[in-house]
Amino acid sequence: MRTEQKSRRAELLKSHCPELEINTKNAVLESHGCDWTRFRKPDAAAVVFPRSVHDVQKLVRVAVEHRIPLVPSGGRTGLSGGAVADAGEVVVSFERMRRIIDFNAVDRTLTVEPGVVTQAIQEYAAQRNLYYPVSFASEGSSQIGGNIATNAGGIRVLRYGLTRDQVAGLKVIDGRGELLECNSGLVKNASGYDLRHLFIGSEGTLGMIVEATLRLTDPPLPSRVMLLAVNSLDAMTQVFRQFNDALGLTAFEFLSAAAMAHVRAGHGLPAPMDTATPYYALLEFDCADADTEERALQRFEYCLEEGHVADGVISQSEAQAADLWRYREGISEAITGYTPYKNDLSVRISEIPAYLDDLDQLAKSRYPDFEVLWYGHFGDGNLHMNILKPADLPVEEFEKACGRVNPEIFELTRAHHGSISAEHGIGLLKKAGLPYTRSAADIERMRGIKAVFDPLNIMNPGKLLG
Ligand code: 2HG
Ligand code: ZN
Repeated sequence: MRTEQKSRRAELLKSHCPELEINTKNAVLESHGCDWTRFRKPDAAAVVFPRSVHDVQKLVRVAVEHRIPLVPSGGRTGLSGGAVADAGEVVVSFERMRRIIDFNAVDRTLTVEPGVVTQAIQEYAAQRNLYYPVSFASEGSSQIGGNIATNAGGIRVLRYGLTRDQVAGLKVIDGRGELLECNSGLVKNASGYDLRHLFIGSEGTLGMIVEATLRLTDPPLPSRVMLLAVNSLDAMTQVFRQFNDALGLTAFEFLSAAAMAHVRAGHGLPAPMDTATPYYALLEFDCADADTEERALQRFEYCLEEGHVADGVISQSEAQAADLWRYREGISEAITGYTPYKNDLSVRISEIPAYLDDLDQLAKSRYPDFEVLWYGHFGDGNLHMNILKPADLPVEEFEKACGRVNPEIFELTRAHHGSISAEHGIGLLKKAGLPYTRSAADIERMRGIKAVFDPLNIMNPGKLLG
């Protein structure tokens, strides 16, 4: 966008909201105008740092009056470009809104501002002998407002569900500049449409979350982690079933041998065991007594006898459990240098082997020169397909080459009744895939909802619905 137009937007905001912190320094525009997506160049007009609900409301009202597009920004750890400002938008950063507002021990709820970092919520809950269960690799920098706007998933969805399942109430400033209070922490509320759930996963396209009330739960029992060398994908399904039925798993993750090689190389990790297999499973379960451990070992013996697994290790301490988790949680970071092209896919758990087989064949025939890594949250049906960029290929060409195959990946996903975005959202990068997962009627209804909350298309325009 032309520099004069961007400056005009910034000046308008400065003159109407002189009390707001508004930054137009290049370094800040660049850092706050993008997320972890590597395929878009930031081009923001300004970055605003509100400090209160009132600040956000005033800002949105001015934006509505002057048709200034806004991009809400949290920890900027998203992978679909949902927080990218590449068309002269004004970024609204929630960095200055990171207070814990209220803790209610009877209701077991925590009310927070949107800029509170996910890990800070987990720690606050733990100090009160409670638990906030949503957990993923970027929890040390992602913010709760962004978690809610994208309905973040992560590694313990199998046991505790998604971010959606933890939200007991929201305050939102919608695209009309109105403050909406959506379910004030009630457990039961049968008074019509639950607007809270429209904002969860809306990727900032309907309004901005300015306060959230989260439900906390019992702290988990001590846990054990097992890393298993698995002989095939069909075997992976059997292993999942055996262990989940016997132990009620809290997590069941998987990675391919190639992903294992990269995470080891990237972090300098030793081989976790002597045996090499095409896939590895990482599973976690509550284990407070010797009986449970015995049951886990029995399942392991059974899977060994049946030829499902070839080897395995089990943690004997919290430190060992954390070490084992690194083989799975460290993958994304280990491969950032390869500018990976990411697909975030889901199918029903039982469908994974057939789906991944088809996908793998497609990848081999269409990307013969690219290395493709598979890993993800097997226990909730979520596969992360990462295609690595060869060092000598320019990023634009690589993105185009990957994009050309996307329709076939999406078509295959539709054929297996899956979703082209499991937990990373649609943002900017996955828009072309939306019609493969949502029907034309669905998308039309979504546009209708958008028009109700944000008639002037101020809120994160160009994302999700385009
Ligand atoms: C994970 O599960 C994250 O590690 C990132 O969702 C996935 O790197 C990815 O594609
Ligand atoms: Zn993930």
